[in-house]
Amino acid sequence: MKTVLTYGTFDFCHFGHQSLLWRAKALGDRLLVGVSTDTFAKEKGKTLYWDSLKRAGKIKALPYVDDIFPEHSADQKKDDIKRFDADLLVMGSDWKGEFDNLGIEVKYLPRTPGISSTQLRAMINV
Ligand code: C2G
Repeated sequence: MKTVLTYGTFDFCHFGHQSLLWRAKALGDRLLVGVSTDTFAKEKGKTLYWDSLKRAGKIKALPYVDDIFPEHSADQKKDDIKRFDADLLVMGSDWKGEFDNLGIEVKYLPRTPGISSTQLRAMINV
């Protein structure tokens, strides 16, 4: 069974996120998603609209996501790869090159243009 890993904040769980996730799932048999905790998201400089409970719940509810786990730090990927016996790491192309030395195959999929959590927050003035 081919296990695919990916990570994100997934605020609003918009169609750019969903497109990345279902393309990631299509590359394997099991998709496990690390959802950034509120603390880690803030460390990444994110202004959150949804808290981690809501973000994790939305991701978990997607039919092509097999399970989720908390992402507490950018440095946990190597441990996660071992823990889940992962075969492939998938990230959007905005992360190209960032994860090439983790000892796992990495695919950077084209980022969906025209949508971002930042834009959505601006549209609803939050
Ligand atoms: N994404 C995308 N298209 C968009 C927006 C996001 O393909 N229009 C992808 C990103 O490239 C990323 C995933 O969706 O692979 C999640 O995006 P974010 O929630 O912005 O994730 P980020 O805050 O970049 O966190 O350790 C890795 C980080 O936790 C990734």
